[in-house]
Amino acid sequence: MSIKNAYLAGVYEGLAKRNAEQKEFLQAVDEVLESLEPVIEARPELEKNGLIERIVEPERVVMFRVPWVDDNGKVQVNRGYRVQFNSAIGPYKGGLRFHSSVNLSVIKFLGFEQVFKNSLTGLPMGGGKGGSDFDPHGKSDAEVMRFCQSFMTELYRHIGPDCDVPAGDIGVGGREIGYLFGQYKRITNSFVGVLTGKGIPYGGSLARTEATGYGLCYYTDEMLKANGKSFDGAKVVVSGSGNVATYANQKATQLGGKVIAMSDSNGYIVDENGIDYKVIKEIKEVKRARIKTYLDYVPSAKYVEGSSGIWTVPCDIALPCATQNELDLDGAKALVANGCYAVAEGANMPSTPDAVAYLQANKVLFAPAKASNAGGVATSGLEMSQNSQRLSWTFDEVDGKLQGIMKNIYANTAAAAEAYGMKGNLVAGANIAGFNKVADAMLAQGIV
Ligand code: NDP
Ligand code: 2IT
Repeated sequence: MSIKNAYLAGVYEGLAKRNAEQKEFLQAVDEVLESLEPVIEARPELEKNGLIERIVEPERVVMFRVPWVDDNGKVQVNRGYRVQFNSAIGPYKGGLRFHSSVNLSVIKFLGFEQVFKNSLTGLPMGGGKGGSDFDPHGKSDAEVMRFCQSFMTELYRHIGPDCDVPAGDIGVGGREIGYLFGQYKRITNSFVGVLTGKGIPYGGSLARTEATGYGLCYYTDEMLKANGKSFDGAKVVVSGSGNVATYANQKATQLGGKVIAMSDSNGYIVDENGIDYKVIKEIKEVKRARIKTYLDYVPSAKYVEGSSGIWTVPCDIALPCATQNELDLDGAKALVANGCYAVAEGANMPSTPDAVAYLQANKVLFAPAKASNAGGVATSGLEMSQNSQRLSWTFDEVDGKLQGIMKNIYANTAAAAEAYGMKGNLVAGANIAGFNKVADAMLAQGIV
């Protein structure tokens, strides 16, 4: 723990005692509370109203059995989760993750960060997150459908368009959202905007698929421009090859960068000529194959087994877009040694605390996930608006609003950092700006 303020340290210690095994959750809380020290000193009403004790405790946690039958007729059981963290500024909102590493700690860290991220978007959304330890890799479409139907058969009673609106995350893309939506509609006999990331024919928003990766690049572009730099001519390394990574590649390329490396959980590819995002889309979305398959399309590229080495590929800008704690101190040292000048987080909490500290100490521009990857959930908010109005906007309309939102988030996070004496520290700026709005709403609503 790095928190010095006595009130914050006391709350953290109590939380750590009650949740000793939840290391990802505690890591996320530690970072936010450390940033809030000047806020707590400036706003004594927060301690008086037990604001921090309340904000670190989810409003509700649901855990449930998800039984399903595999293609061999064997019964399988997974565990399902939905953590409804905070509804002070709007209905719970946040993705569902299907990955073998999912546990309560992972879902709570994601739900906690979602509260502040959603606040930064400026849209009326509270924070939540859910998922399962189900692993879609290697499962047939029929197995994925039966799993999703079973998952929703329990989840449906806890969610709703004005209560809690889930979306995708790792392992949950258009296919899974379709199966989940179909089952919700069948059980409740209502066609409502209860999920976002839906297909375009049944209420999805244009540009939602692209939004997280695009938004990441819009935020990064603002940060670069404010420091006299740009994507133009920059060598870019993007980890992961899923939804966020693919569209980060497309937008970084459109802005003049060259994406020379990408990865999956097995290894990474390097192509000095630039990786075409359409090839990645084909490999990952159509074939659901490994990144190594890229060599079948571009034989001159290089494949290296093991994903963590990707940070040793010399680059100007690094965009971690795979998963939590994927960029550690060794990775950060390699980036700095090779002259990297900007790191912007597409994934949630991809950088370890010592990596963040090292990058900041070495004057690398650093964009924290809560701000830089907020474009996905912001566009989910735009999908909710369209569903409520029973209208759909054009791609350019949605993309234009997304650009405006990301510009605002950059301006607000930079301004909050400066206002609290930490100019340039966007980690602190994002935590403070996201927190203040939620805290004001909680204070206004009494002790609930
Ligand atoms: P996808 O499932 O589409 O892609 C995930 C990618 O990350 C895959 O390439 C996957 O490789 C890789 N990956 C996952 N787990 C690991 C691991 N343990 N080690 C190494 N690589 C791993 O997910 P998304 O692109 O949607 O999500 C990526 C990140 O972005 C997550 O942190 C998510 O929380 C965050 N995010 C997503 C948003 C969205 O709108 N989708 C919005 C904001 C944040 P493999 O196929 O081998 O597993
Ligand atoms: O982490 C995230 O912000 C997401 N996975 C997107 C959540 C959403 O509701 O669109």
